[in-house]
Amino acid sequence: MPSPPDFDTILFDVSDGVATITLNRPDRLNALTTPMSQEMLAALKSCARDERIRCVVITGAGRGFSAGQDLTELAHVPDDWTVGDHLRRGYHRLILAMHDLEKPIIAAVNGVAAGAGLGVALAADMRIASAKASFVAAFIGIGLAPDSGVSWHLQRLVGPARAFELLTTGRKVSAEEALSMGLVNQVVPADALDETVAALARQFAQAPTRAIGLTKRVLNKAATATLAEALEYEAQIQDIAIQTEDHREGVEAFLQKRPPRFSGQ
Ligand code: LHQ
Repeated sequence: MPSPPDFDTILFDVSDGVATITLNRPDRLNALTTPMSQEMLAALKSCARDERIRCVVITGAGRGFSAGQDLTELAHVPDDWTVGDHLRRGYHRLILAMHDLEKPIIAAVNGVAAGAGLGVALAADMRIASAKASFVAAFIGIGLAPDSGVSWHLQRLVGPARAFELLTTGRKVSAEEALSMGLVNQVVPADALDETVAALARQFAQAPTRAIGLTKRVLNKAATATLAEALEYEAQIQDIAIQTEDHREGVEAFLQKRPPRFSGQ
């Protein structure tokens, strides 16, 4: 297994089955540059390849989670640059890699998540927020429509009316309000964020990883399927899940009245 590459704009740490990707441009509130989204994608590919990794945590260094696209980068683009290609080559690959990764991804939202930074937080499977976190659909503030999957994820999480409001007003949402609208799973005091996320990540790292990956697959399919299609897909996926070692172990442990020891296989 190749060791994780050296990164300049993110930190990548793997321990006890948990990979932590830390966006690491704290003086810019972890605003996203092209190298940074490439490095995040490379880190996620490592997470997909490495069977020892059974949970991924994404967080930000310093007081921000991510302020979205680094706006200074846009001041120095070549003449033939288009935003569509910038999105297709960068953010689309990143957001789809998160969506398609068959392992749980937790966003530990330590501070502000804005624009494409909000897109990254929303593409995670769960969001645990510090009480100091906030959420800003910053696109409208610079005269843009949503990108980075925010149009897709936000309305699924908070419903179309709230999504419209947040996207068109650019209003900053506090962690508590985010919790009340279903944008985050949990809010904890700032000094309890690391510990809370570590406990959840540990739980995932000892869970039946294949079944979690397959759960992501059925949820993704169900998001755009009819009920009949979703039922059929569930049946096909269960045919796969029932053949895993962790299914056998789960049943055996239940019958032997002992806790299961899931290997992730
Ligand atoms: C930043 C940024 C930033 C650079 C703070 N860039 N430096 C994709 C593709 C192509 C086109 C465009 O869009 C996209 C998707 C997007 O992400 S669009 C949205 C882009 N993001 C924004 O418009 C957010 C801009 N930032 C803000 O509105 C505020 O900074 C927020 C609300 C995030 C945080 O406010 P504060 O907590 O008051 O912090 P601050 O504004 O003082 O920022 C701290 C520093 O970080 C500051 O630098 P300085 O040298 O003055 O200390 C900011 O300039 C810098 N910074 N965001 N996106």
